[in-house]
Amino acid sequence: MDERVHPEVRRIAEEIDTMEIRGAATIADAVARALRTQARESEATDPEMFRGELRAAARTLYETRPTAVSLPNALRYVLRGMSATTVEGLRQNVVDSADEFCARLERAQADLGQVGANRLRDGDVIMTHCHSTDALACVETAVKQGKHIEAIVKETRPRNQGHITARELHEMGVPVTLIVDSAARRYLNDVDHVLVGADAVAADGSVINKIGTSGLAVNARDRGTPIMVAAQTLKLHPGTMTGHTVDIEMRETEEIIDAETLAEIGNPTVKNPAFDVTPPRYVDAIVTERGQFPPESIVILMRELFGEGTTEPWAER
Ligand code: RUB
Repeated sequence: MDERVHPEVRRIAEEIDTMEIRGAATIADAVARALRTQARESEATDPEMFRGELRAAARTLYETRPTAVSLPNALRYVLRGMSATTVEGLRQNVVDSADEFCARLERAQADLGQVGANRLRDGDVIMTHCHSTDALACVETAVKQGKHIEAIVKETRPRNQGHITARELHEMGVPVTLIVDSAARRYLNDVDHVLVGADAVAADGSVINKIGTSGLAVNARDRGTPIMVAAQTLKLHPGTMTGHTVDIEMRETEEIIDAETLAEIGNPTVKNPAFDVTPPRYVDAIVTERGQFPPESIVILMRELFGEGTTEPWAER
């Protein structure tokens, strides 16, 4: 562990790693705040030392989870404005950028919620997978508009993020039916929209989200149920414009099965991918704070946002 990294930043990195802090937007918010702490608490005596500390903090945060592109996008946003020539000036640069980033994130989610809510009609039933704050922003706005919305919530094995979704929908006054993941197809006939979030959206319009999203989308397409992806532009993956693929996180066996039970059944190989890729042909609309897009045209927005290329502020120099 790099000694230059502030203990609070290490704690946040640990919490992202263990998923106490989880979900793409929440992770982005947490890393921006972590960089702000690193900057505020820095005892660097010269600008190069300060920059080195911030790079080390960014690297520690970057290495936690590989799939949610909101994480590197947040690091880039906060560190791109380090233009001052003194330590005090640089500190202010980082604090200002982090504050601006967190405010923009909140605003983007509210704006996206308006767009998504317009797609929902009074009396609609949605089906959710995992827990997405962007997706729930659409429901919350629809409810505030006076629409009656009901939800069928997939529990989302292995970590049951569906329980968080169920609780938050209940708090909004949305009647919830909880189902196991494998019951999804059985209930798709009763559903008007599948509504999910995204950890990353690729330049070809593919959506990377919690494992099980692609199977749900294929089933929904088969049933003729529209699939809406709520993803603020922070989820757009700039690297995919130049041919990079999105790294899918593989997590520990213990999340699925304990060692004793595993031994009892003959120690089979266990695979635990955290995310999957839904091809664009299974997605009806990607809802962002800049409006809704058919997946195939999301690249136009990406060119506008990342046209000048991106940096890697966590890279060693
Ligand atoms: C969370 C997940 C969520 C997206 C979007 O996975 O797949 O659908 O991150 O969430 P995990 P949000 O639980 O493994 O982090 O809309 O809140 O950014």
